[in-house]
Amino acid sequence: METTETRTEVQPIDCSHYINGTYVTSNNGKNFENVNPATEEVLGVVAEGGKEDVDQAVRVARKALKGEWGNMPLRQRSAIIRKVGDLILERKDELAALESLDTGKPIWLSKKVDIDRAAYNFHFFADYMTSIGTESYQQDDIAIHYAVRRPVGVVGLINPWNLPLLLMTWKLAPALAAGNTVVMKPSEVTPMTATVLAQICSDAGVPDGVVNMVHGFGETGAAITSHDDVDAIAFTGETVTGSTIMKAAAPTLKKLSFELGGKNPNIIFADADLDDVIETTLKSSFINQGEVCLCGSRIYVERPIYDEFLEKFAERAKELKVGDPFDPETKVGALVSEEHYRKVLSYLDIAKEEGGNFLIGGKVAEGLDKGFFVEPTIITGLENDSRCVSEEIFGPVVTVTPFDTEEEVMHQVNDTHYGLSSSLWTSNIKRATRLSAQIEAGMVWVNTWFLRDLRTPFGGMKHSGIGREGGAHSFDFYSELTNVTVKL
Ligand code: NAD
Ligand code: 6OD
Repeated sequence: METTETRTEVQPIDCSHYINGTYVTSNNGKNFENVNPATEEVLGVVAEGGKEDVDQAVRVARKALKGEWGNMPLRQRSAIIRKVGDLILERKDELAALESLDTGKPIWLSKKVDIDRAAYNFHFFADYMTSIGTESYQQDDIAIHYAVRRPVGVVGLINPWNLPLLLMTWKLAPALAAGNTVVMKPSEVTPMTATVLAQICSDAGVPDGVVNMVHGFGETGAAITSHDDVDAIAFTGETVTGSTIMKAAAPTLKKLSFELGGKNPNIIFADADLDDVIETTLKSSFINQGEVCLCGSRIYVERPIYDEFLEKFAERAKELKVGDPFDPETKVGALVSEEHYRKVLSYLDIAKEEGGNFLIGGKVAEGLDKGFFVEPTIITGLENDSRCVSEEIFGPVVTVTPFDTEEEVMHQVNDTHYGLSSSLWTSNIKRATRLSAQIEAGMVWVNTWFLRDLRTPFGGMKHSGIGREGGAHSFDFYSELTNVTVKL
């Protein structure tokens, strides 16, 4: 599965399943087309997995659990995991180009965020796994108790299309570090980098059968989530899909980790550093075409700086170049698929019906004949319960609302089923700590956005997720603890 690079372009690849260390086609021979969202050209074909393919992958993963992987000394396993990170970096240009072809995102972003972070996910967990311990207690002179970790077993990793390699590796690295075997299912919309990743794992020394991958749509995912012999599911995607997976996993009582949708508030007080606010809010609104679960798409601005914020924010947002993902000047690429593009455009119609004012944008990007491009869009004048303020749009579309008091804005911020993340801008540290504790979200960034340390708990509350990943939280999910009591 080598790819050759010309310009910043690579040859796109056809995507096969990866089972027991080999690329294989579907048992039923089915394929579907993979489309470049920036050009609408067909990039290649993707194997469409059925139940038989999933059965085969799970069987192989179960067998590999008992093999050399489960019994490998910790340092040796850690070295292999580190090597996966090294090989991702060695193939960075190629992986970044494939990611941009698949997703439509700017190539500089693929390199800077997706691929670098994918490598770091492996480097981080390769180190972390050698230092994590468990609990032990001495109970007077009666007994000692200690807990031992063991892998959960066969884990299904199911992922979305917005940060394909970053999110797959965010799950794969700790799952492997904890000694599990896996069946991955990348999004049907963005299958290419995961396909290369499978080969990279093998090249790094991961034994055959430990990392398996089946491509396909929701039905393929459902064959994994309902499989009798899968022990746990780590899922990132839409809230409604999470709910469906929960039902499918219930009969076999699988362990679940869910990272789901969000509609995150970005709360800006008048005492914040406005220049910093504007530059960071540009990113938290429009980076990756707004297709980041953590984007702050509900912006609340304290009234004294509302007009000034709007003027400066709109001026900077208008400068963002929309277009060819392989043009280094491009800041906003194509939306990931025609289906998603239509969904985002439908919200622009809804905003009009709801009485919103488009400060900028509100339409498809001009001068681009092909591809799914939408202009960065800033909407004002909508009520908090309007659909564009309350529903996840997942595109380059934000709403801005003024507020007068802390109480008022806190009510608006928490008046949602979602609870993923939030940004809070103020120079008043007392206010920052007071309000951070009130915001119903798994993550609150104060005077910043998407600043990550992989040791910290990552995840959402309410309808934005179940559980936390990152550092020890990942290890707790991807391992089982057995407590041993030794009578003295
Ligand atoms: P999606 O839920 O439609 O699909 C995600 C994955 O689930 C895909 O691989 C898909 O094929 C699979 N799938 C679909 N139906 C399934 C079923 N019934 N059983 C098993 N698998 C099934 O999500 P998407 O549209 O690909 O991604 C966008 C969503 O992901 C947004 O809601 C976004 O907020 C969310 N997201 C959340 C986080 C987070 O960390 N909380 C991160 C990234 C994206
Ligand atoms: O940074 C991460 O670990 C992570 N899971 C980011 C998710 C972003 C959502 O689109």
